[in-house]
Amino acid sequence: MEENRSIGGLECSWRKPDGRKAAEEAAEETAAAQAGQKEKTKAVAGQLRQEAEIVEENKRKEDSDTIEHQVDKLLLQIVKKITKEGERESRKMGQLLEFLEILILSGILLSMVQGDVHHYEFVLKETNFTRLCTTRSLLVVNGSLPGPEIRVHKGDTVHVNVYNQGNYSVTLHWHGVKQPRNPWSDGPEYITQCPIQPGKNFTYEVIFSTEEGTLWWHAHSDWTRNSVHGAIVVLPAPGTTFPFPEPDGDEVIVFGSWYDYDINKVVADDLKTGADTPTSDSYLINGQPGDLCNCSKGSARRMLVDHGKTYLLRIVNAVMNVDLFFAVAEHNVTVVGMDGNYLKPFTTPYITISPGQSMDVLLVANQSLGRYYMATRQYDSVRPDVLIYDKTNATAILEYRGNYTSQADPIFPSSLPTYLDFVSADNFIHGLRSLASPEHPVNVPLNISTSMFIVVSMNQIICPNQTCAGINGNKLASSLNNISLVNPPIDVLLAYYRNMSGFYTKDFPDYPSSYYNYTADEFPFNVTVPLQGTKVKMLNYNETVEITFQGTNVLRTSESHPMHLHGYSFYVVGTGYGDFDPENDPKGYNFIDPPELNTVSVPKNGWATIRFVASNPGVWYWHCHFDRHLSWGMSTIFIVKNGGSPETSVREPPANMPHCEVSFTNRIQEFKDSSGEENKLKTFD
Ligand SMILES: [Cu+2]
Repeated sequence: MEENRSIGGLECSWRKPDGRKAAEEAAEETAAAQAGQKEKTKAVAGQLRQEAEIVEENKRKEDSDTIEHQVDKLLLQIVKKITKEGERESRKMGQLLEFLEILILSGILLSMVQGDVHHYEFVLKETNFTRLCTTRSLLVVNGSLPGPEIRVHKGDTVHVNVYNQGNYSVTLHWHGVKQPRNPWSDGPEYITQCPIQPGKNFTYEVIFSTEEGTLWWHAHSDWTRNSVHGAIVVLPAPGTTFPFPEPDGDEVIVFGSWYDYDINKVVADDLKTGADTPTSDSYLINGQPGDLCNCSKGSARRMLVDHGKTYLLRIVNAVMNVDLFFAVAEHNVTVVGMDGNYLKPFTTPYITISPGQSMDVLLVANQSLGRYYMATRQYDSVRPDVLIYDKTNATAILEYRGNYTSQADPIFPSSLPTYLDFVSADNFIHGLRSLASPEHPVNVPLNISTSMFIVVSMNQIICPNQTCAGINGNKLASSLNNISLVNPPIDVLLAYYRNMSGFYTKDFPDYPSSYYNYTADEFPFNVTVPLQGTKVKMLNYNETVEITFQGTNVLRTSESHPMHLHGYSFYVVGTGYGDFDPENDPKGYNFIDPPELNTVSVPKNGWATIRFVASNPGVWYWHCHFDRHLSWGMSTIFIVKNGGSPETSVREPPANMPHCEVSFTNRIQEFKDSSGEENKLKTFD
């Protein structure tokens, strides 16, 4: 039986999926065998993780003695010397200060051009995991779910050597990392590269610049990101600090989705028939659904804390298709950062987080010694009459160290909003403000050179005789400005860089082809059927861009859409409900302290306006981070042209870009993919 939608509480609330799951009845018989397998998997995963950590630690040690660090050490010594001797010898101090100034200047210059370089080895492999009552093989990195954490300082560079030992072609994306001039390592399949085939490897060069806080990495091929993802921690640059007191510790919290069956296979079938994609069987916190779910008692991850200390929770929403609420029982949290940018601290009993977003929140362990659930559940913005969704209350445990008699079960957070609590979701999102301090200033472009109005909509592709499995016997689709993106057979970046025609057109429209009442229950038929194509938006270097995203209720399928831009972060200057009013809504724009994000949640039946400066040349993907919408075509591509000098132009491609294993004969006769010649050519616009 479906649970009443308004109730959430001390239950996993997972439901039987529609016939896709193996029979539950068999579960009890196999439980013992599964437990054994689980232990084995845990042990192997632990061992692999340990090995990976040792390799990483050694690399870190190797990398730690760069010039920049030596300058830092020297500076520290000099500062100590001044403090000791300064008062005594004022003349000498003058000389020292002069010397110090030169050193600081060279230190700054160095840190501008060079951070540390780190190396990571990512081995992609099928690995068995048991969750709920099912054992499944998942494609994961280095045997773990979620995958390994990448930890750097602001401005560092990371080389990630990816070995694909699985049986699925994939790419990896470094979500929120701007990768200045380096779209070659950004990752989205058929946008900036072709996938890494099984048995092949590719080294990504991940270039950090202005990001500071928590980000993440994930696969960008079909729905493989479900199991191929992990956190990225960007610490302040050496010699700088957090804009809040240094926390006593930090803890990465990654939310994921669990499916009891091969989700990639099921989605591939659904895309063929036009049917809706399935909902997950549970949500996960750091790879586990937690105590409340079937066959999961005792599996919840634990976070041990000392009373009186402050912890930085680094939270990533890596689930496939839904916004989430998260709360810690009896503890408020203070949100201090989002998507790799700092925020004005605000204290709240819960957070709302969309797929693609990451959040930094402080938690003070100031309650009675005990065990408290940290819990997440879906915020569901679809129609209230749609009852099929994942109702899991995924949990982890916040556990105080010390001697105390522990209650039988940890306390569940009463502050966790229920599934349909639109007001709580909205209140949280409106509390987000940039820090806007001298160290972390806001630079919203005020004079706009390119203005776009992009309608974000669900659609249908008409099937003859209505023989498909989606709405009205047609195929489900989605679009931006009524264009449903089709992937080209080679990546757009290569086609652009080599000036090859026939793979995309430069006519993605700035405005929709027709205006209608976007958020009404009635809608013209023609807006339900999108055009299909690979249309890109061309931008000149340094153009100042404003985009208003307008959600629709076409086919009565309105919901929120987390829109994500690669290669950039942007300021969210306004959001609202209903149809955007170009006369009055801009009057309420925030140019003082708007949040700077890489993923903005366009509210259900509402709009959001963002601004950015197109200062990163390259080919950059813009898409909804609900994978079901992305699979149906809710995406477009921005090409930012070169700025006229090598420093403002896309870098040369690395020598070992994966090749597109497709036949080009129908498209471009003269294209010789096997020779690798395309990687040797250089063109600057
Ligand atoms: Cu969407």
